[in-house]
Amino acid sequence: MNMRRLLHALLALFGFCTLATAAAAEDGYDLWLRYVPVEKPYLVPYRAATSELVTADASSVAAAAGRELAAGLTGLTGRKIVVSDTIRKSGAVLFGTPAHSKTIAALRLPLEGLGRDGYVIKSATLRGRKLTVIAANDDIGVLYGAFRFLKLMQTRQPLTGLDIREAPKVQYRLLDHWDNLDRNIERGYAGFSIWDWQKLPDYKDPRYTAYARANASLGINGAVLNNVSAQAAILTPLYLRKAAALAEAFRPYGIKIYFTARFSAPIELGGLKTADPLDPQVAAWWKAKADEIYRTIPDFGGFLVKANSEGQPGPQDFGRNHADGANMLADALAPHGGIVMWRAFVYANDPKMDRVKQAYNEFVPLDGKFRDNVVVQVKNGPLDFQPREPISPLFGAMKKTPLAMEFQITKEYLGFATHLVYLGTLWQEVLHADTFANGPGSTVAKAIDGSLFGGKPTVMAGVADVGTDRNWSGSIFNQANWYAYGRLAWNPEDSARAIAKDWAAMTFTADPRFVGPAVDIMMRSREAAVDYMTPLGLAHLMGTGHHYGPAPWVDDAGRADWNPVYYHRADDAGIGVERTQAGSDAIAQYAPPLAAQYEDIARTPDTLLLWFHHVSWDYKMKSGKTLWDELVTHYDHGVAEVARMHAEWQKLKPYVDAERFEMTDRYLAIQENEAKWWRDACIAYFQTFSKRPLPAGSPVPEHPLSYYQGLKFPYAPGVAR
Ligand code: GCW
Repeated sequence: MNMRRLLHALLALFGFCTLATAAAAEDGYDLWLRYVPVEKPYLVPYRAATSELVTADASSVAAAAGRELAAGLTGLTGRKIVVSDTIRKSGAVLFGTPAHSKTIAALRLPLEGLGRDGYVIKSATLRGRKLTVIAANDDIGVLYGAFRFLKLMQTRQPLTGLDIREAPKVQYRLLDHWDNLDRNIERGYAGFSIWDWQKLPDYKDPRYTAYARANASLGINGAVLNNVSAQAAILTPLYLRKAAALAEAFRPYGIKIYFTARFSAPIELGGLKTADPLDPQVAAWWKAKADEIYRTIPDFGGFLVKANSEGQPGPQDFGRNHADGANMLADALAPHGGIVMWRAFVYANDPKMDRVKQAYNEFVPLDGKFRDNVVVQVKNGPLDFQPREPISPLFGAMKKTPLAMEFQITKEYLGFATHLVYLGTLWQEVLHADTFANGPGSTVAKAIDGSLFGGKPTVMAGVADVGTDRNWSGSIFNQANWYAYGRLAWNPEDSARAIAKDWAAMTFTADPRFVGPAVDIMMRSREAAVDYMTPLGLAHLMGTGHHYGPAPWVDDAGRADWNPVYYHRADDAGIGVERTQAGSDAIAQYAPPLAAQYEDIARTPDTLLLWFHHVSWDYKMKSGKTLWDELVTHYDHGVAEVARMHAEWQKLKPYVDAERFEMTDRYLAIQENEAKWWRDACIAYFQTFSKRPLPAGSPVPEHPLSYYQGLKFPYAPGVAR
């Protein structure tokens, strides 16, 4: 440890030991952007380093950066900050672009190659005065730099000797809102849509700005406003005017808006007889529609499309393929610089065809057939945002088509609003996974950021967990998933632990006595959920329709591939889906080294065992236990982990304000009950096949199986109505 870091560590200890812990009540509205006064020992150096704000730039984005820095520095140092256009004293924070500031230009900072979004933060000395410079090629980079600078203070980093140079690895960093125009959110667990369509465009809720600001603090630069299961009305003049008002609120924060495009809109809105993408009239309709959109919203981002999936219309309805459909829309947007994100989440009700193979089968033959402004948007796993899945084989297979990553921030399959499940670790697992497409080291992150196959545009999409709840995300810890998603969209190689640390410090307190245990809870939480819901590679065991709670017994859903029994295949012999050559051969869709590993049951990791193999109840696991005993042990462990997380949280009471402490505490109690419910219901059910006793010490389920089977949840949230 060098002297500076040692000094800093000592400062940290001293600072937090003298910290008064009586925190004021907070409701979570401020997210991670809490600019509360820092502790004394930091205050002196922070004040010395930040006495005034200097800028020469007057654009709306630069103004947002100025407002943020002023609010941040005032809040953090407790002092009114002077804003000026010339440097008057040491400690000035100079921010802007070389184009607007001669002083910044003269500093000749290493801005080349940073694009519009990157920034430099540097400690400098000018005419004997010490200052901090936040500079970028474009105002938006300055804004991102401003947030980064404030984060340094929020996480109690030193402000001397700064030499930061950063740029995002992904161009388009988007939130996808599954918001319907009636404000019901499909798979939303944080209230209703924050887009108050009825009052737009005349009334702009201040929340729109707060939303844009929170996103900009993470580098998120786009929002798809409406549900992928789309309503055509968003494309009508009425809604275009409303959406334009949202775009205006977002613009100072560098956020563009996007729509989902309902493929049949030319029929529904245009009165055409067809939506065939190769019909010139249809193409002309979309072209005119794109022109109209850009007249209303000049910086509109583009379209996201769910086609021929779960009942949505698409090019296949007219005998065409996905490329035909995507390219037709791409041509309409291209003159304006817009992009098309065409989803690969497609599957037909074909009981003979393994559902997890279908996206690959439909899209790989189209590789290289898409226009330059099209990306194919792929969910992280081949099924559907389950607590754990292997990576989608498409990431290693589409070498001539840029692929967008789609993550789900809202916890449709991970406990809705109440369960504390930090998804940073899930996403890190996916991004670090090796596709072996170009030999070892061909990670998913590299496939997404374009460094593996060189494709552009590069896109990350996260299905938002934002709603009208005062705390935005349904729970305080769900905010961490919004935060982590944004950080990983900026840099897919970022570390889930580092992100959790920053989030915990910014959201609650930077006191290491809080941050350490809180991060520990977060880092363990996703594996706990996997264990109490779907251990050892199981998937899709949840209740039908609403997806709340366990229902592995369901075998009568509308389609074969909506039934949990289709996904676990439990029988007297064993459990799991045979996806080897002896089964559906889904494994063959992976690159040879990965396929060889998964084909071999002994080399398949326990975490994915039942995803790839139908395994006998007595199969001897790596631990020496039988599969049945191991399965039960995992369920037990999941439940025990949640109890531990809860107990750990209770010890953190002295560091947390009452309101956020209580809410989290009560939610953890719900999670404890529901973890037990998952465990008991699944074990009671699977035991009817295994017919084996529970391992010694493992408690019998609280109720008979019939009790769990009889539970009904008619108004569970998140279901499109
Ligand atoms: O996970 C499933 C959800 C649907 C969703 C679909 C999709 C918007 O249960 O609610 O539809 O995925 O991603 O299109």
